Amino acid sequence: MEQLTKEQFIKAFKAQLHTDYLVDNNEATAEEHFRTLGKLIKQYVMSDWLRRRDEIVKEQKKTAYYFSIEFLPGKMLQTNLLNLGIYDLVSEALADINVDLAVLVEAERDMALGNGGLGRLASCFMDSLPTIGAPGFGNGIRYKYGLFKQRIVNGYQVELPDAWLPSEGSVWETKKPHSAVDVKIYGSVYLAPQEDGALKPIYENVKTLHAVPYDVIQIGFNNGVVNNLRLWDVELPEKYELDYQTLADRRRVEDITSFLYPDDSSRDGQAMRLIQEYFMVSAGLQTIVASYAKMHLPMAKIHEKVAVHINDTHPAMAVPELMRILMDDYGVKWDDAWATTCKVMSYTNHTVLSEALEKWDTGLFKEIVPRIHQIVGEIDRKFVKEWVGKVDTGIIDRTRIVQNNQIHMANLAIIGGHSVNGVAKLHTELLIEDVLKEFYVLFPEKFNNKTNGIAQRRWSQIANPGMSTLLDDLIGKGWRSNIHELSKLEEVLTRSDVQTSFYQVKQANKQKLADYVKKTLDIDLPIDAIFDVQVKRLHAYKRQLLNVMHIIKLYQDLKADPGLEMTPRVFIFGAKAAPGYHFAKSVIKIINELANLINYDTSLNDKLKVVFLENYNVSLAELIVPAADVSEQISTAGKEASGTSNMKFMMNGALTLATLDGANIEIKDAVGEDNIVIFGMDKDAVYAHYDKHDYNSRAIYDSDPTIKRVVDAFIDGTIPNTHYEGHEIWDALISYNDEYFLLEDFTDYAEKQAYISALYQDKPSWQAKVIKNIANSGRFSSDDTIEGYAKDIWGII
Ligand code: Z16
Repeated sequence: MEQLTKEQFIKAFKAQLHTDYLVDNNEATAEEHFRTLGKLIKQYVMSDWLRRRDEIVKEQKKTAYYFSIEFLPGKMLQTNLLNLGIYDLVSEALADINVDLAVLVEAERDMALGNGGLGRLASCFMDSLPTIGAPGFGNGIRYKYGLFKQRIVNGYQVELPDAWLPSEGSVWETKKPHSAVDVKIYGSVYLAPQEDGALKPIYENVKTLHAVPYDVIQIGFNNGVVNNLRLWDVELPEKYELDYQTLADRRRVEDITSFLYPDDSSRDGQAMRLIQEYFMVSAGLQTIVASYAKMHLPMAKIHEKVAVHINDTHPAMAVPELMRILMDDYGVKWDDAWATTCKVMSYTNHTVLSEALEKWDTGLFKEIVPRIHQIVGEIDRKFVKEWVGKVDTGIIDRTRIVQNNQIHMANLAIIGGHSVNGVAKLHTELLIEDVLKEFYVLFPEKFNNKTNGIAQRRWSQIANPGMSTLLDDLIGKGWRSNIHELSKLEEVLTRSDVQTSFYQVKQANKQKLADYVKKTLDIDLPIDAIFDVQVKRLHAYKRQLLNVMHIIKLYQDLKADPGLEMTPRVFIFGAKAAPGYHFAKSVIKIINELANLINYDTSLNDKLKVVFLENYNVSLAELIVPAADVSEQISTAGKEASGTSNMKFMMNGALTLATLDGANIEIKDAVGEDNIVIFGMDKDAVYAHYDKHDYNSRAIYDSDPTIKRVVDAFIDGTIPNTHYEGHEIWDALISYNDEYFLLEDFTDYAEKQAYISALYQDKPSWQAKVIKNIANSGRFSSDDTIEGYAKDIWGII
């Protein structure tokens, strides 16, 4: 790539604006400026992109394909500028011609083709793969509507469509019509015996879809590597237009890529979702096998050049689809196809919640993907045959793919691959000991752990420029390319000038967030208060309600004694609820009404504030995370597979208040137990309740007056306008025995919160802990995580 000068850039920028929009620089809108800059960036990396592609083809490098139904990149302008090493140059050049880069950054739409942690992790990996120079590409769906936009109306969540895609398309993508492939669904298949004894599938009445790829550039950090995220869109195939005669027929096809399903942890088997999954898997794999075929190597050895990763169960049809392509399109025999398929495929499990492990009704499956249904039946039959007599039949009954007319996608991904990984140490242990223990009996060698990580450049350099400048001054700039150099902070963490500097950066970030809150909600936040943050999807197991119970307690304490000495607190929430998740929506309503009650009660003297920020997304996270003093990671132990916001907060100098769950445990190991605040039951204590069936929330409620007072606040009229929701919550906690053990953990939680309040008064201690956290956050870099995948699972580096 050529070295760019400011003058060249300005000239190119003005010329491009003129060509595309026929405007001069000073008349252009922010949107036009943004698109022009995006286009220039794409042109700037084009030679690297093409070179990279040729290199991989010429050198026949083994390549990994990360199949994921979700990607959640957020905005990409700043990351791209930073990774290209032209951030300052462009920012200064634009300033010279009176254009503010910050305004352009605002103009970019958030690309939210994901629900939460899983999609965001996929995007962190898309940043890290080119950064470590690994040939790894994404494969997903180009949804026209991303995750819904959340508005709060009268305290309730309202969902609006997220029309993120401009009519001209995203600036970061390139449409590749010549790489389109056909995907067949519905119809029926029978196997016609051939002269040589082989069986040839004959399709009847199928619907053919045209899959068109859009390639999104993924730029490595400072290394000239550009990879590719391939997102598939559906179009009507001209050749088969007679199959789609009515407008309704056409619309049904267009609907396939029209929106992302908004549930993060449960699925109720909609046909359209199954079609989305097959569409993406089939289009991706057809292309991959076709490019392998161009190498003229034996088809039965495709695993030597190709790795396919199944991110959660959603792309698990990759296993039978690769079998289909190898056998039906390339004439490979079953045994050879199976052997290579198992070596190509690997699977990450992201949850222990059984409702999130997909199961498809066999009837629906057979109707939509008849050939895949046949192949899955055969894989299942052969699996049973292989293990009969070797292990207990109960094990086979519970690990086979087809059970009670349902197809178990996790079982398919495990049986049809060579690797199964969890996303944090505890999570992988739970898979082995509990959730997947019978698979561990059959295939112990497949199991491994890959603790999640985060794209540290986005979550430090981009989201927190104030802290970044401070770090440059204290430890030099080396940390910007080698995040492990953050550990140099260990030497200065007790220096009072250093502590003051970190404090000042934090206060400035809090002010920025307070300004946003003032502008959007017209609430004044005192920045000398502790900013206590819980941002993540709304789910019962994540226990936003435990946080709420503690706020109620503080409110009651203050009402009882207005003179009470208390470190002021601002509780900040951000959370989307799945549209059909009734309980979660009730919690949102409760938080908003509680916020109204507290924020306008002058008798509390600004000691307590509660804000619910609507439409939590990646961009908002970039504003919130650097402003947090306390990071709430309070899931019931054993339930949160990993969590990743916990890592982002730590890197930005928040103290973690946590249960021993997911990656919280590894954060504790990294910083030491004095530098994190742990409370509540651990996983063994939780499991002991499961085993003994001895949990009794009503007994706790009856015997603990504080808890009783807090829980009763949901139904005694304390919180206005929540008659219905309050009873729903009270019932969940008491009548239905508090599935997530909030009552048992409450007392310890409240005590640790009190400890945090006291600690915050002791600035030197607090700041030393803050700096200790930043110093040890390097180990949660997704560059390192992906290196583990690339070496141990995919064998590509
Ligand atoms: C998701 O975001 C996660 C799991 C899952 O099965 C489905 C979705 Cl959409 C999350 C986990 O809940 C979280 O603990 C983890 O950190 C994240 O995936 C990335 O692994």
